[in-house]
Amino acid sequence: MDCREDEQLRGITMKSSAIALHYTNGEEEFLINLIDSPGHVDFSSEVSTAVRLCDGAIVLVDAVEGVCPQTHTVLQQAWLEGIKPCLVINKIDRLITELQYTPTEAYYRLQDLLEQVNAITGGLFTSELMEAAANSKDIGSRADTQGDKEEEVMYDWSDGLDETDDSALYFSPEAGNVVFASALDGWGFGVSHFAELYSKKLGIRQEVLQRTLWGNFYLNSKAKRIFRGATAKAKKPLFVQFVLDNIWAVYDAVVLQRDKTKIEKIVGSLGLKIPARDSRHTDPRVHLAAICSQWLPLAPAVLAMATSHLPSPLQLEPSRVERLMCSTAQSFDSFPVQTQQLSRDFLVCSSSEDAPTIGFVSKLFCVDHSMLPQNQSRPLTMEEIAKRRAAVKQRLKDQENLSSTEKSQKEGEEDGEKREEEEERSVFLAFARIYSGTLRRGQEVYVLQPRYDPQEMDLDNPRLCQDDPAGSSSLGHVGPGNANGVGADGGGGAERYATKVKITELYILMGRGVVQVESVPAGNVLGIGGLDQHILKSATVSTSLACPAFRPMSFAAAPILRVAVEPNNASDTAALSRGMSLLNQADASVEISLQATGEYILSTAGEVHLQRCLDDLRDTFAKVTLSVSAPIVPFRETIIPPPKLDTLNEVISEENVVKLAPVNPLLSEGERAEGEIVTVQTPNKACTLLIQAKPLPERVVGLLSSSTALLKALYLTTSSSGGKGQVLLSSETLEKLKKLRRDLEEGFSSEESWSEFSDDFLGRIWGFGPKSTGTNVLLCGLSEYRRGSVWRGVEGGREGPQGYHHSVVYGFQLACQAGPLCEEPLRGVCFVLRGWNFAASEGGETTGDKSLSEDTTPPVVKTVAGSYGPFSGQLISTVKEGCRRAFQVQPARLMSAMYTCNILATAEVLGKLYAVLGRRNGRVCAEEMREGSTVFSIQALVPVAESFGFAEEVRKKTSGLASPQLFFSHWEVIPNDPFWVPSSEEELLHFGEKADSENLARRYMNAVRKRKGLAVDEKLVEHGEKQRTLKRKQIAQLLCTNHVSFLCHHLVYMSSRILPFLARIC
Ligand SMILES: Nc1nc2c(ncn2[C@@H]2O[C@H](COP(=O)(O)OP(=O)(O)OP(=O)(O)O)[C@@H](O)[C@H]2O)c(=O)[nH]1
Ligand SMILES: [Mg+2]
Repeated sequence: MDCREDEQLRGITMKSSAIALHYTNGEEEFLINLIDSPGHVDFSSEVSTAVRLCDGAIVLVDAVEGVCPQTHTVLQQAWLEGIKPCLVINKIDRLITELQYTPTEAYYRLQDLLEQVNAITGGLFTSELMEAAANSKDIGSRADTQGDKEEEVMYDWSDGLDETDDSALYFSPEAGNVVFASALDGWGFGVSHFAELYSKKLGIRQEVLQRTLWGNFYLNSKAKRIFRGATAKAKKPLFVQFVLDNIWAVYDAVVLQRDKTKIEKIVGSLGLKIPARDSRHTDPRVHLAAICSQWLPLAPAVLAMATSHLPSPLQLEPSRVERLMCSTAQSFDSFPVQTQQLSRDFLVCSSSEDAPTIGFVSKLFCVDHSMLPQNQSRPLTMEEIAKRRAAVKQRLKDQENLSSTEKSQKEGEEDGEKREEEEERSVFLAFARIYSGTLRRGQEVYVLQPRYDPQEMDLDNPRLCQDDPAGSSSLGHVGPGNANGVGADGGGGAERYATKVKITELYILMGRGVVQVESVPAGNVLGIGGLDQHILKSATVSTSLACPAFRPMSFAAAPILRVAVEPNNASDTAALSRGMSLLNQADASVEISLQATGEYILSTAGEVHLQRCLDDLRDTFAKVTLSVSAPIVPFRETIIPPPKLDTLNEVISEENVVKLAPVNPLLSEGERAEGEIVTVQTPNKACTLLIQAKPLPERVVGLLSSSTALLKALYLTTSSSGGKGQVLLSSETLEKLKKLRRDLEEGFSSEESWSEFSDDFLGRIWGFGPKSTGTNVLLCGLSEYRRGSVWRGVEGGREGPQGYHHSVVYGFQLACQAGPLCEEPLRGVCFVLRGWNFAASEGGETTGDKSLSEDTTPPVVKTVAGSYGPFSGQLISTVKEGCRRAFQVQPARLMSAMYTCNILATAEVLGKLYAVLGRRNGRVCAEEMREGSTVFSIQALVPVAESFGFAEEVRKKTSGLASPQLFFSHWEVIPNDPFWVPSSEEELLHFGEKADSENLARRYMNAVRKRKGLAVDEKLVEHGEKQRTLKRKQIAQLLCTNHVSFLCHHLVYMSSRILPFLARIC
């Protein structure tokens, strides 16, 4: 189904596409909506948009390559969406022809592979179960504390796994949810096929064979019984004997030996009729495919598995309905009653007239104008031909009458029209699924944006804007403010996120083409035309306003790779702007923002994705030539505990250090901090703040970075007034928040350097940053002030009306967004507010210091009107500045994003591979040899900054054998100090005063600073004069030394001659 040119060129799927298949199995008829999604990690957002619309998934695994990180991602996406997967182990022919395994070796390889896939599923299952168990235990233990004290001593270590039945979860051939296949040769089978065949042949019950054909069973032909323990008794397992041996025999006869008599025998015994065209073909694979596709046809095997194991739309689980309708943070019970009742309609999945229509649009996709059935050419009627003839004649006549200037004007106009027409050649269709009711042409439905919330809507008396393309055209606009948000503005309630639209075009998707239809009943995947003016990326479509916006989809790959894009021609700016808007709509995982400099920043998931987006922009959406900047690599800034070893691994001691540690060049004169705590003052001198920066414990950083969704939910509770939190958050989220609190407390208390705050770690946290969800913490180190805790929304803490802490938190958020090294966000830094002294001031003059305690109301600070602006603003900028300075007095480091990748390589290319990794500052984490082969599986880490062209280089170096896919792994501290210069005796000895060896962190930092137009402390030409005069001097020096040696030589010569002469005279 890969119909795009670039897909065919690269040989990978880039966009998911759907097809409706009609399948008959005996009496039963099925309509299967199949969506083919890409496997490359850069396009995993396409998997997310596909998985959202499906009820089941068919996961394909390569029998040779085995389980790759993509397999893990795909299974996880299916798991998160709550859909049921089936497995196809493909490319089994490679085990025969490439690896030349025997049937028994192949069996153990397949078994191993199955175990690996099941291990992933098991991991997903147990992690969810254990989380649930931990949560329920929390509730239990709290109940216990109030109850019997004796019982508290008992500890229940069961994790709930023993009682839970997880057998239905795993892939097992005997259960029928695994198909073994070779798509290239057109064959595939499930165990049931052979069970049926051999039950007739051997007279063994089919159910018995179904259970024993896969597994450690063997046949004792004498006893005519099947026994367990084939491996222990060195017997052939049934699967090898009855299945693999036969397949191997066919390959052996047709491909390896090309033995005609054997082939005829096989074809005869299988009762097949092979067309002569195939049997006489010079390529044996064609002959093989003809035999195998008749013997074990692939399509029926896979479709039978899908129809018997994947649920139909009628079998939607209630839990999945809740998952679709409501985010995990929110409680389903908090929805209005009408909304809760809609869940029944989901379950019934009725397509009758009175059922409410509910559908979900997961993405918009672009089709060529000519692909729409209404635009396809059809034979003209005689009348139409006559009309056209008359029109052409008229035009020619007009042209003859026109003067030359008018002619050129007219031609210009026609060109403009043509261009406009061309621009409109690509049409957006909404990729959707109907969950309830029937969608009809001409029907009026509400398009609900992702932010729509029925709770905020007056459902009995809704006020809505009508279908108004002009009004909602702001959706397509991309600007700094609304790059990915919905651009609807005006109005205060949920009504601005809902629009009433008349459905004009409905299509059934058939791969590349589409078929126009009048109506689509519940349970189907479809394309809806004419919605691109109303939907940015995804939306819910419903006839009822009680329907909530579906839960946002989870995307596995974050858009991490950014480039700046400009048109080559300044006059094309408008076209690029429009093109960017269209690209933003057409791709779920692309992010676009407009910089103050007028450049567009395009964020994509990886190199391949970036290439596709640029191609799309150039060829389809903008149709202009572009200049694209070098990739912009994200960095993070952090601080570390003072290092104990220097760059030569020598212990840094007082006597060892020759000079003082270099002063951070970013600190200007007079900004020296006393110790680690910096003191800053507001411009009006009314408030003095003491701020300290400390590196957060690694565990806490890990916790915070994995809890972004929770922190967001927490932020919602504090930002909504009146402690609304308890109403908003689901009990599950509240439990998770409690667990997070406990883990955070443990994380802090395990480190000794944090013991001074042990009285109340959590209550002291004023905020997380940046954007209230990051991995930096603002801690209140004041001994008496106890307000502004970040948990106040969930525990109902006190909130003073005049808390200056709001300004402090805001200043902290700003400081976290851009650090002092190169204006990149901070990570893992804790800012401690050590003190704040408010001067009881009048007219901005200090009359004395006053520290605030919990019960004191902060004084109302008055300033000379207009001199320094509002006090809160001053406080914000002072805190921001204070945080930056506190950061600067600590050992600062850059953090680089790391990619992980799995590479399969043979021993011959291993050396080359390591050389590539070494050159790019990558490293190997694990290396293991695949059993029974010479293939090594290598797991490596590569910094994102060095990863451009990595996949291509590895592919070239390994002659196309290895083509790694890069996944974002983590942030890693670059060990070098960006401001390092040799300071200890050893360092001076080793590196010299100039330290000419490259400082990687400094290089990265300077590159970012240069890009951002910040000052860079770098000398472009060092010793310029000396270099210029080097030659002359060198010559002089050379002459000088020659001269001296010449003199010496002559002196020696003369002395050797003259001295004996003198001696003789004397
Ligand atoms: N030997 C062998 N090669 C196969 C088989 N099935 C597919 N291939 C080859 O594998 C390559 C990739 O096939 P695709 O069908 O594009 O794989 P895909 O899973 O759709 O790939 P993406 O969509 O890009 O993830 C092609 O070169 C196929 O010829 C098979 O059964 N045996
Ligand atoms: Mg594909």
